[in-house]
Amino acid sequence: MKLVLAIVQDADSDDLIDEITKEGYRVTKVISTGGFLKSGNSTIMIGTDDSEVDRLIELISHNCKVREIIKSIQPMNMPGTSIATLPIKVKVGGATVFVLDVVDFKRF
Ligand code: 2BA
Repeated sequence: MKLVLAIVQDADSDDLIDEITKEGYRVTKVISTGGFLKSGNSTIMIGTDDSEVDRLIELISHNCKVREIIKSIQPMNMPGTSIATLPIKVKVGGATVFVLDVVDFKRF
């Protein structure tokens, strides 16, 4: 058994969960925060048979888009200069996916 952890953008999470559950998988969504942008994303957890992992990755890649986000960064403040923020473009997604081996699984 595997645990698929997919970190996706909030904008993609509902459609992705609909697609995944339509195919009979069980899903848990955890609200998460990316360390770089410090903004919200969603971590989708799916426990499934090894043989289903490829199909899940297919569903994730079809439902998660790459987007460009503008992030404001604060350049180093030099004495005698005013502080202004600099906008930078950051490409986010489609998804960051981890596939973990599950040692044991129980549902009561
Ligand atoms: P964030 O950490 O907020 O990163 C958002 C996007 O910023 C990343 O998109 C990447 O394009 C860029 N980025 C991240 N760290 C960077 C850095 N040190 N320098 C320049 N650009 C940087 P994605 O790669 O698509 O990642 C989206 C989210 O997936 C991340 O949000 C984070 O929450 C998660 N993630 C990505 N790689 C991870 C990893 N190795 N372990 C755990 N979480 C990860």
